[in-house]
Amino acid sequence: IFLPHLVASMEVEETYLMIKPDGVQRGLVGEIISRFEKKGFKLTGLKLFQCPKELAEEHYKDLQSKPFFPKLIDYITSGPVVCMAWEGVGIVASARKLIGATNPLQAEPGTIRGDLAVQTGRNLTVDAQGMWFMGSDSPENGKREIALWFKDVELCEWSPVQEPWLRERY
Ligand code: IDP
Ligand code: MG
Repeated sequence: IFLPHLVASMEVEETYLMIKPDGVQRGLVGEIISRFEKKGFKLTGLKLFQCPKELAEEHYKDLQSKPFFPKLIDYITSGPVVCMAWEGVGIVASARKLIGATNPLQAEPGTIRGDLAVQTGRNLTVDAQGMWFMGSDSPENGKREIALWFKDVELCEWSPVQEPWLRERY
């Protein structure tokens, strides 16, 4: 069987990532953005945002039936989040690795959650909803999520000068 989420893609993909309210409150915004920047991914959208309840519910609709759903919505709407759109080769699978396991105590050291958080209900920081599951871990899904959180005019198309130093030309 083909498991797309286990294969590092060579395609340029887009993904939505978000720093949750605890990341903002704990002053970790710079630290977290920095990890994706240093890896070589391209930031195409960024804003501090107080998420309305309806949007949080839409974003997490796959988890609606879970017992922790109401708490999750409270958590996400409890203060500003940082919405980010990122682009890069194989970013969907790579971001998942950089973020680490959902439960921070099981997340490897070196990952954002492994280094900076202790509890699933405060797993700090970055969330890339759906990325781990078959059928919703595709670049198309990344685009759809970006559209949920950003207006078109809030996104920038640009070419970082470092690009030739990140990827060789064939
Ligand atoms: P992910 O964020 O690692 O992709 P998901 O399973 O997609 O994990 O869950 C989305 C978010 O829902 C998690 O990041 C976490 O904030 C919350 N969540 C998931 N499972 C639990 C749980 O068992 N208790 C409390 N919160 C949870
Ligand atoms: Mg998820």
